[in-house]
Amino acid sequence: MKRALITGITGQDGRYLSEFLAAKGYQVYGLVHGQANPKAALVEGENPRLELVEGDLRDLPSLIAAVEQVQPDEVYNLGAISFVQLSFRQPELTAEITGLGVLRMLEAVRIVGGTQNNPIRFYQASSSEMFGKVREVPQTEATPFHPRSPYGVAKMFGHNIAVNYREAYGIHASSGILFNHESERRGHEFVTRKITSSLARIKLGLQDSISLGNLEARRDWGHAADYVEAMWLMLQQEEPGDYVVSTGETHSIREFLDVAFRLAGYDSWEPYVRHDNRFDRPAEVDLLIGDASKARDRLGWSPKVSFEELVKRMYENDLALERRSAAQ
Ligand code: NAP
Ligand code: F7E
Repeated sequence: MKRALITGITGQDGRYLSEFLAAKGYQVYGLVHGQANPKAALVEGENPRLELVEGDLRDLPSLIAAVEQVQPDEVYNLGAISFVQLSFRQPELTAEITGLGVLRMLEAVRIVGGTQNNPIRFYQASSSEMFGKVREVPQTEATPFHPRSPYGVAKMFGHNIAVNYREAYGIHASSGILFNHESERRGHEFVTRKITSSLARIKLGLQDSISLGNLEARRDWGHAADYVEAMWLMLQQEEPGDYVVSTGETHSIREFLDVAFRLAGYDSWEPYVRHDNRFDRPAEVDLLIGDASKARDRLGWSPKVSFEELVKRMYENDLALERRSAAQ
């Protein structure tokens, strides 16, 4: 039975990946940080094949101990401060966890190593935020990086250090340059979930309006369940490498609002949306659209959930959740 260690197990992608790997017959271990982390019980309840281990991406000894204890075949490094807006307010913490955390996890893998015949394989959760002020459209693995936030800068360090450990120590380290992926499990701080959960509350008469920042930004949005499959496929390749993972479509926040409000039965979202400059960013990423040809050709990967289906699933899930909590 293969063994996988996932950092960021309590996050959106960690939850989908642990289910995906368990269904493939893996024994799955998830790294949780903090004292009595409140999300630990939730993820343990969701996946009976998941075992939790303690560790923090700020603490190398704890990562070495976790890798030694688990003896994984594969390590998926998903742990991060992942909210771009927060990274402007807490840039040092973001650099520490999202950036240096990758170096520490790679060191733990290098030090513990695995067996000679079966060295540990490593996945790094890189991000389209590294493209930032994009140098070409669409973005590929060859597009130069120009990050626009402390988060993007930290991810660029993480990406480059994974390449360096691959070249310097021969570690089977691959990075997925994943474009935005959302789901029914997306954190409420991200714009998609903020819209679908607020819209569900508006529909039920529990809220009057949504306050948002920049509506013109365009993103290449897919579903997280599709994207975790690409992570796994990268680690099944003979050779490690870096892959863009995206849908190849781009939509503005306005278009997301159009689809969501239409699905909820409204003619227009404009009466319900307010601009609040607290949600504007000091530097914005205006346009992201990925070309995932390499992932398609080498991994046989393609996304299954369309933009419209993504919005529908998120809205319907939030409507059901809000109905349930209103009935209690
Ligand atoms: P998420 O929901 O924000 O999850 C982040 C995870 O990191 C959480 O489990 C969190 O644990 C953990 N974490 C935070 N600080 C930690 C620390 N000091 N030590 C150990 N773990 C820590 O993010 P996601 O959307 O699942 O994304 C997964 C990864 O992919 C992240 O690295 C993200 O930056 C990257 N990524 C995401 C997207 C996307 O669109 N979703 C796109 C590209 C790349 P607690 O919740 O318990 O604090
Ligand atoms: O913002 C605009 C905002 O926070 C999307 C992370 O998973 O994907 C994610 O980063 C856009 C931005 O995601 C609000 O200015 C307008 O242009 O949902 P978001 P993100 O910044 O694209 C990348 C690939 C990652 O790697 C990250 O980890 O929406 N926007 N109004 C708003 N955004 C938020 N959050 N809230 C608003 O009120």
